[in-house]
Amino acid sequence: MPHSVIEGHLDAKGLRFAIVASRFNSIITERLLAGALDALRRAGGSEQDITVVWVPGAWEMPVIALELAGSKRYDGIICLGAVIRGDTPHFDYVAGEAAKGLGQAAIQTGVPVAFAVLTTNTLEQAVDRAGAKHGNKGFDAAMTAIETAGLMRKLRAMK
Ligand code: INI
Repeated sequence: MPHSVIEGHLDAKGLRFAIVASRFNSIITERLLAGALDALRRAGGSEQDITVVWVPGAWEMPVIALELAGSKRYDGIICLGAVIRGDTPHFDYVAGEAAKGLGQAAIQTGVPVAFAVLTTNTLEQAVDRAGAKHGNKGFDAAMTAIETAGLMRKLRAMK
């Protein structure tokens, strides 16, 4: 007998997503949002299944993502932010808490949370990842959210 394979597909039809985007460094996050919406639409997602939630900064993301994930209204949460290193250790606290908190939101609720909070040393590095040299990490995060949310549905349907 062949081994069994379980995997998600890049099909967003019927899946509901919340996108959490930060206003801080909006010159970057608006590009990440455009990429994420492009991915969801191209994968067959419909407008009524997409909700965009704006937060002030990456620091505020975990508590909002946790609330959305716990609401049972979404199959996946896509988080878009940009933390750019300055001259003080502030960067490390904001980036570290965002990463840790978003991971916890996923684990505590069982709802996939895609992480596209850029952490870069310079604005140029962020631009490169928001639709320039290194692609668009918002697009990539939405694709992973679609795959993981679909996989989760499949696993739950097997119970
Ligand atoms: N928030 C970001 O999303 N990116 C940053 O680069 C950043 N820096 O550098 O300070 C940032 N700070 C704001 C933070 O997320 C909170 O909104 C603020 O501390 C108020 O709670």
